[in-house]
Amino acid sequence: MALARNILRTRTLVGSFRHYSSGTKLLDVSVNDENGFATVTMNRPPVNSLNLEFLTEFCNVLTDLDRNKSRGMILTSSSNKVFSAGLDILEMYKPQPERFKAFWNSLQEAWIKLYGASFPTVAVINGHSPAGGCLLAMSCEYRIMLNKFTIGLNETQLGIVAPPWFIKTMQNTISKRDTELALTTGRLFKTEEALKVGLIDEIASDKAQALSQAEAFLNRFEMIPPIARAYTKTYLRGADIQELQKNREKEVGATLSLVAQPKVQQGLEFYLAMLKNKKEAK
Ligand code: CO8
Repeated sequence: MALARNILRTRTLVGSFRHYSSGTKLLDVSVNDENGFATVTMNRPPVNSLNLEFLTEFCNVLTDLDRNKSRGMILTSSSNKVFSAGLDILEMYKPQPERFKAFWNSLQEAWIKLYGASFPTVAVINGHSPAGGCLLAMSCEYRIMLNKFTIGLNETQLGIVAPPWFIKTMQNTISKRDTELALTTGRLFKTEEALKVGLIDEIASDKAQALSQAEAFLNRFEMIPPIARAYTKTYLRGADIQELQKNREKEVGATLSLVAQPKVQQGLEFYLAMLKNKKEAK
């Protein structure tokens, strides 16, 4: 609610775009007045990792777009290297139970709102998109990716397990067989490989081209009654959303227990150190 108010308060007119910025600027929202499409740009440097504050704000943006009967949303990143590095590993490393519960709850909420959004959604993947980043992209209805990046659910590489609804989302995007092969090995697909397996729908040479391809996708719905579109999407995705809805609290507790296990903590510590070493070696 607070964010929705902030968004409305800070909106300014720039050309034919209305730019919104939320209080903390973790996400930028601009609406094209000519076609009504909203571009939501993730802006949490350096890698758009998903922490409690980011996810809470993301949920508020999605609620606001829904209330305003958005004609379509393009999700992208302000970085030219990373779409999203997935969940903020620091939310899982040495977790404080109350904060972790709020964090996981906000992740569930963000997925429910994005996966079930009544308006059409498209991801412009202009950088690497591992794990939770891949989940965000897959939760959109269409994906356009730039060359030379990677995307996939690599959780097993970290010694953690992608939750069933992450898996379902991938299974609803590519085949069950390809999902199994990708998940058990924690595979990150290069852009061309992702296209081949159907994990993305189109490749673009740069962000401007990707944004224009995204608008072309959203324009496909120009003559489709929104209510018919929304119901059809619910019939396709609703059962998986309900499955999570009925188990939300239980899943929060089970995930905390899993994450808190010493072996998992050791794995995360090792992975964080590896990221640091990689940086120092650059
Ligand atoms: N969380 C927190 N910090 C991160 C993350 C992350 N996911 N990714 C990168 N960082 C940090 C790095 O440690 C580094 O920090 P610092 O500046 O303090 O040294 C900074 O961000 C920049 O990182 P890089 O130097 O690595 O940046 P690059 O541009 O070279 O590379 C990449 C970008 C490719 C995104 C790279 O950072 C990377 O591979 N990151 C890890 C991605 C990853 O494996 N994410 C998985 C997260 S887990 C998840 O999303 C699903 C969990 C499922 C549920 C589990 C329940 C049990």
